[in-house]
Amino acid sequence: MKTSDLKTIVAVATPPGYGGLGVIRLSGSQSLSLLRKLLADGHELKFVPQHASLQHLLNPGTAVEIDEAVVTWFKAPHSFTGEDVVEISCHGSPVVLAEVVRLLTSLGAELAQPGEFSLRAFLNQRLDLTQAEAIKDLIHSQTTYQARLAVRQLRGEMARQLKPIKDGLIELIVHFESSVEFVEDDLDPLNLTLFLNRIDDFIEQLSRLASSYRVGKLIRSGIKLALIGRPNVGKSSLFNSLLGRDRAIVTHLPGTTRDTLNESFSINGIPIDLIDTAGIRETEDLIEKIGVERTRSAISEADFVIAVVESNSTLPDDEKELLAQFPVNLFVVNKCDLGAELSEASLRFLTERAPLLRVSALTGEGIEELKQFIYRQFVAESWQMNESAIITNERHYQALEQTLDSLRQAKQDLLSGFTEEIALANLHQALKTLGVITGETLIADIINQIFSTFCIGK
Ligand SMILES: Nc1nc2c(ncn2[C@@H]2O[C@H](COP(=O)(O)OP(=O)(O)OP(=O)(O)O)[C@@H](O)[C@H]2O)c(=O)[nH]1
Ligand SMILES: [Mg+2]
Repeated sequence: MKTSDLKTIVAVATPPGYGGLGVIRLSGSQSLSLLRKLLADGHELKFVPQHASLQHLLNPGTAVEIDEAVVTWFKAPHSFTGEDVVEISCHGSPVVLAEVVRLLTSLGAELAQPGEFSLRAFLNQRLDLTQAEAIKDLIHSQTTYQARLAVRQLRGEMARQLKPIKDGLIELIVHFESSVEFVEDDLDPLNLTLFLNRIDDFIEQLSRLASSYRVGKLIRSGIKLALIGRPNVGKSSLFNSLLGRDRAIVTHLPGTTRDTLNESFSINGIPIDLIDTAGIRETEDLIEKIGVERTRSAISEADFVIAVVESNSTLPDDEKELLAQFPVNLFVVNKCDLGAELSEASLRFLTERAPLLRVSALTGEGIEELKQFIYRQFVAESWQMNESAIITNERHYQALEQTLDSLRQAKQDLLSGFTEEIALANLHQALKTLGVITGETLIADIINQIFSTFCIGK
């Protein structure tokens, strides 16, 4: 579907609020003529595509000047949407922007729906669906690593990865269809082996891509990491040290932290939601009791639990009892600057349960090693290098899994001697679900639903 019959749309493309600049975007065949109506003698002005010019925007009814703006005309199809696009860079005043949009709509433009500019770009084949999604991801990225992956996807990385598989699948289907057509009996064994090998090949490649979602999901949504332990062991100090700033209150008094405290930081681009908790102990203090309850619920929600202990000579029994209650992923022995070492028995108790690292939240010793340890727990060595093949989008992952299901089914059909038509139907299904990722084989309703999650003006 082309969009040339659609109405010209308008929206403010910059965030709400005051700013140096505020950009209004028009897209559609009327874009330039609408702009002309806001300029004195606008119909006579010459506009050169892709060239910015300084203009005075006027209210056409009253001839009162609204703003001085830089306008750029992008002539179809050489624009973001593939339609005629006009960008008006006003001063970043919400009043001015609202007035310009109001005038443009009164002259016939339609207010854009969320994501409508990107939708038009998709419909005009300026972008595939993964690229449109990448724009949203790029805008919403919270770490530079997320942004880097989004930019790769924006450049069409996903379609590039899938293309050889898709082409291979089409080739296989064509080959298969001709074999089925000309052979009355079953497939000859030679062809059967060839088909099975090809299907295995696709399964292998797509599985590798799908399995990267484990990492991709982390890159997208991050890791929830809780610091727990007895009062005064240095949880808040470690919290501050990991964040690189003094966020939590630290004192020599046990029971300083009363409530859980969340802050974000990142390790090698993976977002971490770090939770400092109230030290766990039996207490009659009401506030502290509630704090300890919150610690327990933070533990149950965390992806990774770090139990902090002090490098005293022995762990007290009640502390051991307490630590044994929780699903600890890593023990961190803090205050190693003090020189004391845990006793053999205490160390054994800990290392039997989880790995152990030594740090000093005070001097920073061991903190970098701690970060890299956490990173390695979630990001396998094999993924650390090959960032071009990381799936970060749940929709892509689901489509890959469905494609894999159909391929496995097709293989099963062939092995169990079902009629070739059934296997062929599954191969067709695999091709279709693969096309869902880039949007080639998606129905309009779902496409609209995806774009409606974008923001207005994008
Ligand atoms: N020498 C030394 N002292 C530390 C270190 N980490 C923390 N401390 C001290 O230990 C005391 C307790 O630190 P906090 O970070 O408040 O301990 P906490 O575990 O958060 O304590 P609660 O909030 O009471 O549960 C403070 O006096 C810190 O300065 C360390 O690595 N070395
Ligand atoms: Mg604390």
